Amino acid sequence: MNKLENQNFFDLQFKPDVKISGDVLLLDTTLREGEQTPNVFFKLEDKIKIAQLLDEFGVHMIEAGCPTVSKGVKEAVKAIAEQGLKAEVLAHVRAKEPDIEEAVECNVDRVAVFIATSDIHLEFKLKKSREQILDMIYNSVKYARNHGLKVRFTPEDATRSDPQFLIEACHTAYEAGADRISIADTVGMLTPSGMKGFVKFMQHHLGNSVDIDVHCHNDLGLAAANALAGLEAGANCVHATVNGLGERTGITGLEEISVALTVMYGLDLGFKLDMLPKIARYVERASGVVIGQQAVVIGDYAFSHKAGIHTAGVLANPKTYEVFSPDLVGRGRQILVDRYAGKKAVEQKLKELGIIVNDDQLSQIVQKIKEVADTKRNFYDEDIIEIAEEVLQVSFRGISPSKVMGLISCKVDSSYHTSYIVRQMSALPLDRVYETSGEYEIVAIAQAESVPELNDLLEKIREIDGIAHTNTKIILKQFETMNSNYSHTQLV
Ligand code: HCA
Ligand code: CU
Repeated sequence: MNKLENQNFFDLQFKPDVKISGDVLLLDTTLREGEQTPNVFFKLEDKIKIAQLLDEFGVHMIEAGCPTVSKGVKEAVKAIAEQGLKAEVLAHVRAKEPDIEEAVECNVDRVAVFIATSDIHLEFKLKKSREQILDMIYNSVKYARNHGLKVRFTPEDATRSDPQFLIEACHTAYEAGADRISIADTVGMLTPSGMKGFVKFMQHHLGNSVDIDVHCHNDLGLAAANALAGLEAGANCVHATVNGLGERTGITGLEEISVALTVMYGLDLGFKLDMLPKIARYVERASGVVIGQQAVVIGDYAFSHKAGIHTAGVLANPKTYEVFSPDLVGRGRQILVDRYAGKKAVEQKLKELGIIVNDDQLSQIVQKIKEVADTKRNFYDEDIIEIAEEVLQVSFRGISPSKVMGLISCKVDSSYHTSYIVRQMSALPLDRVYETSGEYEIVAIAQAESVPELNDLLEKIREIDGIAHTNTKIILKQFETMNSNYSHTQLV
């Protein structure tokens, strides 16, 4: 049974009645949109590595950058285009011929030509008429097609554009040779139902021959929901960035969208989901944007369970409090212990720490944990060990002997009686001497002030007639057990 079949989470709940086509494509724009995150600068080596990781993960398209931004960005776009990746590599360009010229020089597969179509952008930013915009779209798309490039057209700020003009702009791009249109929710203003209506409207006016991308900004935390709604309505490509990077609050995260498509919609898009933590951590380091502890899929807390009721449920069946299993994304779950913990969680924790208790001891430990954890925020494994030691009256942490202790195993020559040798050893300053079964017939415990002194003692043992061979282990740490009823050495 493969991992996906094993999930079956909706057995317990409901199945979404809306399907998303299994042909859906995932475009990653960490290197373009993601580098537009405040304070983010990816080095060339990092960009290449990120592109390689994304390719291995299985994204279908990689938007590698906007070559006109700088020489360094152009160099990176070219280097990525020349990696021989499975994914289609794109350059993001303004609707200007010189921009496309630069993309051509980078050997990319496709250009994403963008220009704003909303009146507010036309008036205040571009200072151009609608006619001028349509000309720019037609000329730039045509130019790219004439240079052998595939073209996606992005009406920037599409969701705030006059619908009539938006359709006109998209038609113009289509006529000039664009085969994809990206619905850019540039300021993150849509809701999921708004996005659905938007996609349907576009399809109604543009027909089925144009493929639709959804590019959703997260200004109101709706980027992933809007993206899914767009796909449900028939868009067939979704834009994402690792860790949801991007301008302001970023866009749809690669981790959330890839897992949602798999788990919620039951699609097997061939993504290596267990690479997500590695990719996320790599981008975290390279970008300097720290992953939040509660970030979905990749945050530290994503699979941690705390309250007693939750942990008892999870220990009985993880599906009680997990929408998908952490091993789907190469992670493990954590059962936390603090004042919220119940017996099941504490028992599990103790087991993990190698401490086995009976029911009565467990109850006492749980009670003590609640008392101690009521007084402080951070409650560590060390605290649990300390409480268990107190309840069980043992030491789990071990103490380094104040003297040098040795465990000396002796092999006896077959022509000698073992007890004859033991009697001679008893005359030496050893702590204990045992006759044993197995490879060595005698084991002695010795202690000395120093290693040379222990060595002298060993020499004396070896001088005894009939000792064929010795094997000595230095004791590093000594532990008490529940049955320790004597102490053969003084521990300080
Ligand atoms: C931007 C442009 C863009 C383009 C999206 C796309 C947007 O604001 O820098 O090409 O699909 O959000 O409008 O990222
Ligand atoms: Cu954007």
